[in-house]
Amino acid sequence: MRSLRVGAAQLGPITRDASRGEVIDRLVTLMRRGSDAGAQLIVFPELALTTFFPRWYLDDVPEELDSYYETEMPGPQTQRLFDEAKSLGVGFYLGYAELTPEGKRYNSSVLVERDGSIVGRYRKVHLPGHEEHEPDRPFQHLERRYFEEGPDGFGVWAAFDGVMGMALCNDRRWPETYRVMALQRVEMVLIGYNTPLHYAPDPSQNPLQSFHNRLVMQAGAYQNGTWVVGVAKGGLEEGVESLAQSMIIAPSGQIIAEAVTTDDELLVADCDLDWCKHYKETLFDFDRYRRPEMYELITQPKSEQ
Ligand code: ING
Repeated sequence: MRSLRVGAAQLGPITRDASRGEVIDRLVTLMRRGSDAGAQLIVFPELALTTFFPRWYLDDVPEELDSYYETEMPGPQTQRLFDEAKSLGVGFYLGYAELTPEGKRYNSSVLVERDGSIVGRYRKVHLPGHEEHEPDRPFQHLERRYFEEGPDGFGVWAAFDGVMGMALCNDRRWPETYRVMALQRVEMVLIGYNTPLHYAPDPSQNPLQSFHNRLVMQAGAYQNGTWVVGVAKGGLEEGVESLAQSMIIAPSGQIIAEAVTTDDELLVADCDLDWCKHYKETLFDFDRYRRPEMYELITQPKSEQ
């Protein structure tokens, strides 16, 4: 049995003025606790190094906006996290804001193996929110202003004795996210998220945030015979209440661990990667049952629909 012990490392709020050092101290604390519990892989949230800065219109403070991005991974401040992981012999997934040497800005994540090597990098495909300042909103959601849409698609990586996939936040709401990785035989999808409870375009969804969070990740897991690890940065962050409810979901769609606080919290679970076969080799045997010739509309360019 290929059992992978996973530590879902949920973060509570990160303040606007928090230093990288303060945040990385929290990440190291969670990583050490996970290691003490025997975890081989620690999963952190989306944009785990800073406050969720897309909640503000920052054109008047360009230097503050720039300060939220990493130009290197690992860089001078994050190297400590990589060193700690290597010394503990644990791997990790980390969400962060990426500024490339070419000046491209992405909402990204990296997957780091237990030897400290970066085995994969992902750039968020589905960017929610809006591009321009909308002052009437109680807070902004300017991911579409501060990041470009990821150009690399959804990959998978052989690591941790399995097939690992990565996604970020809004990606988890789109069934295509999981299916594209499942067509590459993914066995565990790692998803960090920052999800405000208030959804300005349709506040009627506010009371459903918790239900929708479970719904999309449980469905993604079950319909693709994969583990899903969803990890929040939650709680009341700079005046915005965000969903916590980090969870570890089995290929059956069952939630086997769920956070009970909106603070820094560690969930640990043993994930049998061979459990995936129970679904991939029966109900969701893609080779036998899928009908891609019936699904062509799904991949048609928007202009042709
Ligand atoms: N956040 C949110 C998400 O998709 C959102 C955007 C907020 C959608 C509230 C719906 C309701 O979880 C990110 N960062 O994608």
